[in-house]
Amino acid sequence: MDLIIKEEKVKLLAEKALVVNSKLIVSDLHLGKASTFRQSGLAVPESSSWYDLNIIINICQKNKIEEIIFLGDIIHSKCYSKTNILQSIKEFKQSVDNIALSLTIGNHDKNIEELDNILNFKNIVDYIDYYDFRFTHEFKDDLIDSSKYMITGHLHPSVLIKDKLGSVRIPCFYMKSNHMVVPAFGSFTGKFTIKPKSNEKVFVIADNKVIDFGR
Ligand SMILES: [Mn+2]
Repeated sequence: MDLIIKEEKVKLLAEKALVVNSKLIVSDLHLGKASTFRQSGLAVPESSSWYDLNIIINICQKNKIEEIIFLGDIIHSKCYSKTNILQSIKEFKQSVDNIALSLTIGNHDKNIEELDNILNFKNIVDYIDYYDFRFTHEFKDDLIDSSKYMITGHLHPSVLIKDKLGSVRIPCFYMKSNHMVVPAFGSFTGKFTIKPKSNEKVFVIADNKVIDFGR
């Protein structure tokens, strides 16, 4: 779904990411989360990190992407280097070698030197300003600049859809007047149910499409 925000073309992707001009915004990958759960004895599949990184590679091949901005919580646990995700991250880096990588630091992004050694980030910062946008992990009052449209993650927004047979939570883009929250990209991440207000918009991801859900 294509939107114009602050006079720039913004593409909401069904892959749960966002493209602003040639920048790809990916939030809340939580790489290694499945491994962390496995270490504590829960039998969850190991492959989700590589699966998610492959989707990013595919998006870059389909769109003219010059920079990927990871919007924080790229990893799940500071012990990520003890899991087997580093090999996946190395292979990912080789596939996107001509693309700049930046990170706006999330609350999970601790101990990221080893990650930086592999990915060679162009920026590791709290926020990135680009035209009239401000990209950052978590919406915080002290980062508000009235001239900037904020694009954030952290919340893992979803809407709860109910029918007679049950209910399901569907990830969404959550659009407020001067702020958009993007869905968590990681396939093995939790979801937070939002309750949008009358002046807010929601775009859900269903059936591999982005659909204007109204509110
Ligand atoms: Mn977070």
